[in-house]
Amino acid sequence: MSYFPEIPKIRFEGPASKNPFAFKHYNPDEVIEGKTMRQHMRFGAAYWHVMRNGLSDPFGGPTALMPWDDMSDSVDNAIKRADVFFEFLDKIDIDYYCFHDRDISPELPTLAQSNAALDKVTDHLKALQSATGKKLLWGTACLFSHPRYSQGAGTSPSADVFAYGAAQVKAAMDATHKLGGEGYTFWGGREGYATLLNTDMKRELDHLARLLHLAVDYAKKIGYTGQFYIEPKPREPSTHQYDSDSAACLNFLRQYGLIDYFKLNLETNHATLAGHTMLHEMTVAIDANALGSVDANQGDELIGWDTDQFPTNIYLTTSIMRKILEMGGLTTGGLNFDAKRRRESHDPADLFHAHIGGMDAFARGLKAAAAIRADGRLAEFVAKRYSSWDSGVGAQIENGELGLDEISAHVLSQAEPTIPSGRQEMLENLINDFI
Ligand code: XLS
Ligand code: NI
Ligand code: NI
Repeated sequence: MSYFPEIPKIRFEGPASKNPFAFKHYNPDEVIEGKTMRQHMRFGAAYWHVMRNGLSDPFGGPTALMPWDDMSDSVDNAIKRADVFFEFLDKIDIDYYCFHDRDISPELPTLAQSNAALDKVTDHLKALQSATGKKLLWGTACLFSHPRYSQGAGTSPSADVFAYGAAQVKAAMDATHKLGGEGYTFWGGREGYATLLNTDMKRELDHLARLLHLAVDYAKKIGYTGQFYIEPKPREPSTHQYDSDSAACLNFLRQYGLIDYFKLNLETNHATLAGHTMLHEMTVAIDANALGSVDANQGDELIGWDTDQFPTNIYLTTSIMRKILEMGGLTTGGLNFDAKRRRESHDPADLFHAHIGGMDAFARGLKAAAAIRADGRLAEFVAKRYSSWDSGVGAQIENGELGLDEISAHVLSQAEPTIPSGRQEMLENLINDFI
C-alpha cells in the first residue's frame, strides 16, 4: 500500500532536468573531498514536521492534508503514521530521522500508558528500521507541549513537574537506545522565564544541570553511548531561554561539569533569533570542539519568529558546509531538516518539493565550499593576516614568554605599527565567484 502513489522515488537527474521530482545537484554517490555526498550530509528528516505539523499558525488552524491520519491518539494511528513516514524516507532517499517521544507516540492520561504506547510504537519503528536500513539520528523528549510544562520542565518551580520530565527523559532515552539512536537532544523551549519577578534563576539553572547529569548517569547505566546535544535558542516560546546561543550553552556546560558529555545541535533560524549568523554560532562551537549536529533550516527576516523554512539560500549552505569541511566532517551528527512547509503548501507533494530543495541547496553549498577550499586563497589570506604571530615577538607573546616590561621595551625600539587592509569586499567577491 502506498501513501504517496503519485510520487516517484527521487533520483539525481542533473542540473538540466526539468523534473520537479528529481535532484538537480544532490548526487548521493558523487565523491567530494574523499567522501560521497551522502556521507558528508547525513541528511535527517524531522518526524514532527513531516508527520505531525498541520501547518497552523498563530492566526489559523491546520491546513496540511494528511489523508492517512485519523487524528486519534490511538497506537494504531501512530503505527500507520510510521509506515507513511518510512515510505517518505525511502522515496526522498534520506537515511536518518529525528523524533520527540510525543511525535511518534501519543501522550496519554498517565505516564504508564504513554510509556506502554511508546514501547509499542518503537517496536514497530525498530522493525521498519531493520527492513529499510534507515537510522535514528537523534531522539528527544517533548518537555514543552503539555500544560504541566508551561512553566518549564528541568527548570519548573515544581519539583513534581521536574520529576515527571525526568521520568519522560528516561523513557525517551530508552526509546532512543532501543532504536540505536546516534544522539539524544535537549532543546529547552520552556527552560527559561517569562518574567524575572517570579523566577529564581540560579536555582532553575542548577536544576537544569541536575537533569542533564541525571541523563548522563542514566546513559552510563544502560550502556547508551550516543552523543548528547544541547540545542540553543534565545527565546520562543519563553521570553528568555537559558540555552540562548552557542556561547551561553558552552558556559553553562563548563560551569556544571557537563562539557565532556555534550555537543551542540545548532539550528540556523535559532542563530538568527539570537542576533547571530549561523557562521558565527558554528565558529564558536567548532572552536570549542563542540559542534555536534545541525538543524538545517532558515528564517524569514521580515517575520522575525522561528519560521523553520527549508534552506534554499546557497550563500548560507556554502558557509555551513565550509565550516563542516573545515572541522573534518560530521561524525554522530547530521543535517536534520527541522523545517516545515509554508501554510499554503498543504499538499503531501509539497513535503517532497521542500526536502528536494533543501538537499539540492546543501549539495550546491558542499560543492562551492569544496571549491573554495581547493582554490585556497581564502585560507591563505586568513593565515597571512595573522602571520605576525608566527615568529618574532608575536610568537613569543603567544607562547607566554614575554611580560609587559619586555613587550614595552620592544615597542619602544620600534616604529609605529602598520596594518594591511582587511579586504572584506575582495573576499566577498571571491566567495561569490564560487556560488
Ligand atoms: C524548536 C526546536 C525543536 C528542537 C527539538 O524550535 O528547533 O524542534 O529541534 O526539540
Ligand atoms: Ni531544532
Ligand atoms: Ni526551531
